[in-house]
Amino acid sequence: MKKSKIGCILGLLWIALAAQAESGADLWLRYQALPEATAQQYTQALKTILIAGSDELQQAAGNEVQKGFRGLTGQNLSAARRIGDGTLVIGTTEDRVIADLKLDGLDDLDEEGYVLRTVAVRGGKATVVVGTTSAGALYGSFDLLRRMQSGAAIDALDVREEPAFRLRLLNHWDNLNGSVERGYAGHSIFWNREESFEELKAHYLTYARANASVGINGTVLNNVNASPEVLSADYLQQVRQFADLFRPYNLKVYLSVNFASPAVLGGLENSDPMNEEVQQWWKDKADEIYSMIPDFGGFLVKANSEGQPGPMDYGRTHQDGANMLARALQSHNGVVMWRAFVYEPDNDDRAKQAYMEFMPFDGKFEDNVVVQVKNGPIDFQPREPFSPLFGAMQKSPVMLEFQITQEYLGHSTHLAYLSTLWKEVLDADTWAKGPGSTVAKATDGSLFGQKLTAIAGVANIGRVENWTSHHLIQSNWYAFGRLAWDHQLSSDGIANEWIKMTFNHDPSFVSTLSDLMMRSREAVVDYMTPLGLHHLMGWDHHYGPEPWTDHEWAREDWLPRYYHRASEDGIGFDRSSSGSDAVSQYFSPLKEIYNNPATCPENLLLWFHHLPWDYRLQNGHTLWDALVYRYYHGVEEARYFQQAWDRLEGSIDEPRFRDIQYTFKVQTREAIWWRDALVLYFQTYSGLPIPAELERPIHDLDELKELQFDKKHHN
Ligand code: GCW
Repeated sequence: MKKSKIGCILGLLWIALAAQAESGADLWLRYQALPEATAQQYTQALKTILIAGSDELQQAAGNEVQKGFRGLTGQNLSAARRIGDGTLVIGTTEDRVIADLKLDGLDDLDEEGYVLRTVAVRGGKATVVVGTTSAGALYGSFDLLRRMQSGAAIDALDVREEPAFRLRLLNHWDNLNGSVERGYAGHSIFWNREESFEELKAHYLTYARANASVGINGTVLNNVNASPEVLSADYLQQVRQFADLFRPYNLKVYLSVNFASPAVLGGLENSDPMNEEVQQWWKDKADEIYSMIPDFGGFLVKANSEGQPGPMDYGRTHQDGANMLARALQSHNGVVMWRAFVYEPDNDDRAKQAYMEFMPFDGKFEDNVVVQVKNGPIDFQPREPFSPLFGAMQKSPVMLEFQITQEYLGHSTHLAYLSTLWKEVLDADTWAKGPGSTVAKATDGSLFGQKLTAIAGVANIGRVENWTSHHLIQSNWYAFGRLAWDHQLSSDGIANEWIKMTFNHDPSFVSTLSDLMMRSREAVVDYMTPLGLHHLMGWDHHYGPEPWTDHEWAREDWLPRYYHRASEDGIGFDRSSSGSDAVSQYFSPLKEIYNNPATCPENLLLWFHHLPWDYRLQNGHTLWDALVYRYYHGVEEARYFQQAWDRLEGSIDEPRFRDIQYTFKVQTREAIWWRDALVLYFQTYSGLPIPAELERPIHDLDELKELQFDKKHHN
């Protein structure tokens, strides 16, 4: 073949590879070449690499650093036998070369913690990444890479890091038939795939690396609405394959289990937790699992919730059910995450139920049980107050469940950077032990001393090439992991590092995009559910506005409409002491603050109060006007995002630019859809005009009520 032809083929190959690299498939681990000057800092600081230990975690860490360094700087790190100037040493305190360095400040370092340090050695400086275990060394290596990916200095490092929560988990709501409940990025990456495991290995390794890079150390592979089948021998074999592949990345596997498994899968007469045969079945099942997967994480359980089976089917309690499973896992160090997502349709206030149902069991669970509580008392709404169980349950470990997938925030079509939502919850003060008793402290062990601490996020991941469908919401997977590791990080700090890793370092691009991200969740709140409103979407798809939905189960006297309670006299759900009294589940002075409309934070006003349309807000606006202004503001924000993004053309690669441009366009259109639907619908009760200076709605109400049917099957 002629040289020019080979050149041409190579050229085409390069273009093909480059195009592939811009699909978003590599997430934030792209390791694209850095600007010359930045790269030079790193090639000066790091020349050789020495992996102190030999286990697979350290090997994984070493491979990642090599790969990253090569991509970022164009140079290889050569293997060193001993430490000299420019050596990067990765290992644990147990490893000889590291022990010989006699580093201080490593006492009491958490088993997953790490230290990054620049140390003086003969002839110059070396860089050390050290953990008490290889897991720490792995996380430290990703930290070092992150610094390089975002252009930070690495020549005088003195970093000590420990995770805030012991278990940092993704929950996949993936069904064994391959569908994903509330998943908007294609089918399950795990189940019912046509390709062989072998063919998918590289893909799964990206998944494991991405998780390790942000410190996520566990993954629940199947939906909480669990099929008993997942515990069958066939499926356990598949679970074992995942566990083996993920192990070098310190990523443990967990399963959601169906409480009726002993009867349905095991053929027992029932699944009563007091039945000794049932107890034995679970013990045997646990033994079987651990014989295949010695480091299996444990079970996640949704019981007696939304039709799932549970101990109450047999007149038993959450305590009986959770403890039976806990005993089966105890000798293997497995945990039970028992969900507190419970509500009865005929309860007068759904928001109160989890607290009422779970508080009696505080302190009554086995040590390896943690109660998994959604961040808000209802269900992952764009804004809710925090669940009153945080701070109130003090004798049993309680963990936060966040939702990364945007079930109620525009699926994967709308940009909602959720770090700001999660920070709002983590930083919220429960007042459980006076001021400063934040939700974070109530769950991370610092307030109540729990040993078992955990946090979970419901994944937004699917089979699409870029994992999350909307490129920009890859950031939510990233941010969840970063906050699970350190809840004190700032949302804009996380956004900035993610942007630099995922796109580029161009200051105006970074600042524009991070500004959009930081404003995005509030914009969604504004055009969907401002001022504490909630649950205004269609009841099944949870996508578009359907405030007119009748909840068949709601009692006549609660109508009109269970959640927003709009009527001629006003709007909002009265949860004050004169209403459902949900406020009383919070500590003083928060309950008094919430109880009084004058002191209740405006962004939760209609969550806690039913107020007349002419009620005056702090700024003098009537409630009606304030509500309308918020809806319009949400649309203005969406328009702004669209225009600001348009102006970024040329700043990043074309394929991702165009994809994102398209989503902003759809988001704007749908923000208007939400605004018009809600404003016009509420207007039928308020009878008041839209302030004259605002544009007129684009749709009419009847048209919008029709539109819901088209949108129902949107995803
Ligand atoms: O928000 C609701 C969802 C269900 C989900 C449930 C839960 C997995 O609409 O799809 O089921 O919460 O969290 O269990």
